[in-house]
Amino acid sequence: MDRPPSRAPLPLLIPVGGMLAIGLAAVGFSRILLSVEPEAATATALTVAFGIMAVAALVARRERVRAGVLLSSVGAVAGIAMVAGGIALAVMPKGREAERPAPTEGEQPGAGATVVTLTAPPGAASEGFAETKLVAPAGQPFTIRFENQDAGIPHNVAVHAAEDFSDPPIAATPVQSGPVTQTLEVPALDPGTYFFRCDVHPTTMTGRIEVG
Ligand SMILES: [Cu+2]
Repeated sequence: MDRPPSRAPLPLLIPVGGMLAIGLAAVGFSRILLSVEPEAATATALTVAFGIMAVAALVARRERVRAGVLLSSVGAVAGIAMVAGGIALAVMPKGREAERPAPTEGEQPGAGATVVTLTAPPGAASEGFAETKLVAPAGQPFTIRFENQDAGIPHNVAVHAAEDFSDPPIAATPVQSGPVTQTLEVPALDPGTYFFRCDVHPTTMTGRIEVG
C-alpha cells in the first residue's frame, strides 16, 4: 500500500524552498553590500564569490556527494559570506550617507535647505503667532517648521501671495490640534512680501514673509 498524499508536497517544496532560501540570501547579502562603501562592497562580493567557487570545486572533486556534504558546503558558503561581510563592516564602518556631500552655498540646494520656525504658543487663538514676520530666501524652496504648542487647540499655517488671502494658498498645512510640529515645504518664490495665517483664526493669527 503506497502513501501518495504524504509524498505529494515534496516535489513542490524543494524548488519553492530553494527559491525562498536563495532570495533571502540575496536580499540579506545586498543589505550588507549597500551599507558599506563601494570599494568594500566590491571586495566583499569578490571574496564571497571566490569562496563559493572554492567550496563548489571541493565538493565537485568527491566521487559521491552525500546530503551531509552538500549541507556542510552550504554552511561553509554562508560562513564565508558572514565573515567577509563582518570584516567589511568592521573595516569600513562609514555608510554611504556619510559620503554624500552636503549642499554648499552657491549650489542649487534641495527643498527645505532653509528652515524657518513659526510658533503658536498657548493662547495663540487670541494672541496670534509668536512670530509675525518671517524671512526666507528668494528663488529656492524653503521649509516652515510650525510648532503648535497650543494644547487641544487646532491651528495650521497657510502661505498666500495676496494680503487679503483671497487667492488659493501657495502652501498650507492641515489643521491639527496642539501640541504638534508640522513642516510646510514652500516652493521657490519670487522676491517680495508674502502672507501667512492660521485658517482657523484668520483675524488674530497672521503674519508676513519677506522673501528676497
Ligand atoms: Cu489658529
